[in-house]
Amino acid sequence: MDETALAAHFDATIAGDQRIEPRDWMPEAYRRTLIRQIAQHAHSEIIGMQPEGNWIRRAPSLRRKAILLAKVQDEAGHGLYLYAAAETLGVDREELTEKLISGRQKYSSIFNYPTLSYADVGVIGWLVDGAAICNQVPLCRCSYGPYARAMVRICKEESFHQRQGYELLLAMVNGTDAQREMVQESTNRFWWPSLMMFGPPDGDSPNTRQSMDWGIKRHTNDELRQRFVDMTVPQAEALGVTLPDPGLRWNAERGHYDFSEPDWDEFKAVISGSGPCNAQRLAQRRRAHEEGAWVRAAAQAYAEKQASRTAAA
Ligand code: BYC
Repeated sequence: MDETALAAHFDATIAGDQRIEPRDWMPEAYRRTLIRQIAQHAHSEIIGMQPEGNWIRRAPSLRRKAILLAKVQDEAGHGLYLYAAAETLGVDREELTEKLISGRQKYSSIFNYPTLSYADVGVIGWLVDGAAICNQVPLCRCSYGPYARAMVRICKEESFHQRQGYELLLAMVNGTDAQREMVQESTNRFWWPSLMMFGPPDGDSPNTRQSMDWGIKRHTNDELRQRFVDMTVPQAEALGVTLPDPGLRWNAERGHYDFSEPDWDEFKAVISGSGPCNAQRLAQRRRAHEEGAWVRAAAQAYAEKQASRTAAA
């Protein structure tokens, strides 16, 4: 098939809501967009282990420690599925890691905020994983097969993450006044950054239109942000927590909650490297990469030994 026929086949596959697979022809810009998004997503999972990992050694009970360990390990797994999905597009995980630690590829803005109390573990599960679920469930229908399939399993695990957070918060709000205050204080800090996870407003989102035409994204940033707010307000009420937005109110005409604009200047600063924890997160990731060099060298030597044994046999 010549390039025009291949492009027509690609367009027909997208129009018919079928999947594009690694061996299929695809426009270079489609490949680049997927690599950008999947790599950023994988990096977010890996960097996302840090804020919560910060509390593993200080978990208040063995049960809480076991739950948190399981969750953070899941995030490492999500990173691996996603790097594997990116590799089907012809990039190498090592190359993506280099781009992350040299600051040339992004990861989610949310992980550049500090975790200051154990309530943050619950609030991250509730709000951050809640936002992640809203954003990621539609990605199970992404037009690129390996990404869509990775997302199915990730979403199942994210739903456990969200529930563990909510369950921890329920225990805390039914505890002492000090515990209730911790939950409120943490909610105040994480509410706005959680809304920013969905990306810039649609009018300032350079990638949404094309990504939707290609069936990579199924909803705009603002649509998903609204869905998240609508889902979260009743949960906040059930917890007895106030969301820190005086503009938040039910709009019967729209059938949705109205809410105020996040501080988009803060968002821009965080994604361009000036958030409260950007330097710390990248330094820790760089250190872990350097300290893991011997593991990669050992795995490589083992793979070479196995390959030469197989060849000799
Ligand atoms: N943070 O045109 P736009 C998790 C960038 S992990 C940083 O709207 P797009 C979890 C964007 O990349 C959750 N950067 O972009 C893990 C673009 O810059 P470039 C991670 C952001 O791609 C552990 C520019 O802004 N989830 O849940 O159409 C523990 C313009 O934006 C952000 C994913 O990665 C941001 N928040 O839409 C707990 C989901 N927002 O690349 C939980 C997959 C925007 O042109 N990704 N930017 O330089 C997506 O769905 C989309 O990439 C986004 C952005 C909705 C995030």
